Amino acid sequence: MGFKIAVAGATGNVGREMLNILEERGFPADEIVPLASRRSVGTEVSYGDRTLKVKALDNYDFSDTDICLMSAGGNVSKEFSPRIGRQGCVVIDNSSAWRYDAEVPLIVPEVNPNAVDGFTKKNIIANPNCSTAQLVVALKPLHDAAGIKRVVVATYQSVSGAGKEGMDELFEQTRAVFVADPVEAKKFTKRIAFNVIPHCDVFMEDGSTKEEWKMVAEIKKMVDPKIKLTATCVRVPVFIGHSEAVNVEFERPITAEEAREILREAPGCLVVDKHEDGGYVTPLESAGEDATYISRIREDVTIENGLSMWVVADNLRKGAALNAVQIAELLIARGLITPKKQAA
Ligand code: 11C
Repeated sequence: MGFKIAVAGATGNVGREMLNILEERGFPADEIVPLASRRSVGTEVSYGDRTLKVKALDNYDFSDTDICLMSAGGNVSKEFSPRIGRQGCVVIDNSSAWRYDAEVPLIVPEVNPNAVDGFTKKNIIANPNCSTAQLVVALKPLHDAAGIKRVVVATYQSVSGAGKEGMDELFEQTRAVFVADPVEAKKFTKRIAFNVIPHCDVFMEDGSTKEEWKMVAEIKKMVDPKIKLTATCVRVPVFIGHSEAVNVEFERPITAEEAREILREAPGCLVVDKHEDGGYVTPLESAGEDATYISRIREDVTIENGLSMWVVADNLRKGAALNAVQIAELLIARGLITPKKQAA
């Protein structure tokens, strides 16, 4: 007997990817229920070669559902997740609504799987922000080896991080530029086609953006509260795949070759680091893939125990949908959840 899984936000970029990944990985589900807002009811979504019809989230009864993969935005999650959790259904939430709640584990299975144990307090588990997920997959093994003191990261974030509207805006603006139509910016604050914008999410009081703040808070919660991190998050005209230029200062010496060896063995990491033209991964190649790619690993001689590297991953997969499905797999592997139907 398998699990009953709901996917809330099933018509969005991440929700559709969750359905793909559940099917691709042969997740042990007997029933998959796609959910969304009332205006999407009846919309068809794919689950392998099957087509499923979307149902309404707002009046859905979760009492016989085992896991709800939630990617419906922070406000919807704040409103619905506590009730879903109380109905005995574990919510794995992709928004920032619960990540910083002390009673909600924030999990990347390759990084802090043991932290999942406290999930029953609210029956909610949080998925990190996409820029943090790939970063901690690459940095945790290096932290274990040499102790990270400080990270300086610049992100190059694809428009899919801003949802389908972000992808449509890049496509539409690119077309408009080519045919000399007026270019309209709606989702982003400035033109994104043939441009870069140093602004993701809202501004904070100190002049940073919330996207930058999230990376600081999330690496502390998942890896080590002592790690100092400063980020500059930038939107770039790429459809899928977030890239990061990362500079790390360690407590103890670590060479580039040692880092390469460690990352070659590390779960979720794929090192592609040939010192030749094209011997690195770009976001285009990461799209549709599960790995976090690490390239351009080199020593930074301007600081003691410094390394620089380039980290790329599919933000819709490792940054969101894949990580959520991996958390569900982690619950099953640890025997922390059994199908309600089997228990009945
Ligand atoms: C972006 N990282 O690329 C964001 C999307 O907190 O889950 C995900 C926002 C979040 O715009």
